[in-house]
Amino acid sequence: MKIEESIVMPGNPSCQGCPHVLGLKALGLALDNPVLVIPAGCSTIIAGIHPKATLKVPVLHVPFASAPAVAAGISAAFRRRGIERNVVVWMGDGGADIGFATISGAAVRNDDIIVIVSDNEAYMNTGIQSSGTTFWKAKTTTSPTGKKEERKDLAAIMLMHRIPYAATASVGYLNDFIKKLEKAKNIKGFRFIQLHSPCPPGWRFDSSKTVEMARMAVKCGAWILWEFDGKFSFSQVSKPYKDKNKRNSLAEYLRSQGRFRGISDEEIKEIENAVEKQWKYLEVFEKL
Ligand SMILES: Cc1ncc(C[n+]2csc(CCOP(=O)(O)OP(=O)(O)O)c2C)c(N)n1
Ligand code: SF4
Ligand SMILES: [Mg+2]
Repeated sequence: MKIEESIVMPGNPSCQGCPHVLGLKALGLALDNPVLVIPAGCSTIIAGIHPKATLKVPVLHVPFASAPAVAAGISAAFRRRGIERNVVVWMGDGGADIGFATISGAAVRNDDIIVIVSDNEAYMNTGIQSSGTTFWKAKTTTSPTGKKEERKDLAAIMLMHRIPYAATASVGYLNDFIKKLEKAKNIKGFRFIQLHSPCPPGWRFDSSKTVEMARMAVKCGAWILWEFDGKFSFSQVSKPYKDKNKRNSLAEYLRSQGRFRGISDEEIKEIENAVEKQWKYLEVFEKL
């Protein structure tokens, strides 16, 4: 991609290898002139404020709990004026925890917006606190001995709102993400994508390996790519890994990240079982 084609300007304050920047660049390729609504998080800092804003599209910075409600209002105002424009909430997984009430409300009302959760599996901007989507047993500043709680499946929860479009995506497979956005933009109503976004400082891996880490997650079955557009299907890249014998080593994925330092073989086995269960219940959606 040429620099002038990207909605993200160079010189922005993200860390090296930041997954949000990859996701935002892909979003800019898929959607024409979107309006972004961004609640607090690393993306707020990356987007910046005038006169040092770094995104070449209009951005509204809003409090956590309001993002989908604000976006729905903007979308309604555009509709009233006959303007065709994608209104997109771009939020983190922490924002999706704290602001869940308005995400759920907008989904129930089928508000005409796209919500993208760029999920780096923790509240990174405030110092790596554990979120609902933090991976099982990951060490964060609020789970220093490894996360003990369950991991919530946000995209499946959104799917169960019976919205017209829901999907998962990964910064390791940006073509797949772009295709999903291109499909989503032509659907009316509430559309949801959870984008898996490995974060080098938060997960403790080298900043040159963001894409590699995202692909490892998919290839070991830990992150499952799927889409619902009226019918549930596993995405092409993830399909082979339905068969657990075809999956790459989960241990290798975990052990290449500092947040799983010291993890035992038994703990890896437990995670393997949790991952397998995740596949099994998604297969139920596939059969519906
Ligand atoms: C209501 C409210 N609570 C807490 C905060 C502090 N805060 C700012 S960013 C952030 C974490 C955001 O995490 P996430 O949404 O996952 O985005 P990331 O930084 O990981 O990209 C928190 C808790 C806030 N701004 N507003
Ligand atoms: S902490 Fe992670 S998500 Fe936040 S700016 Fe750095 S790389 Fe990006
Ligand atoms: Mg986060």
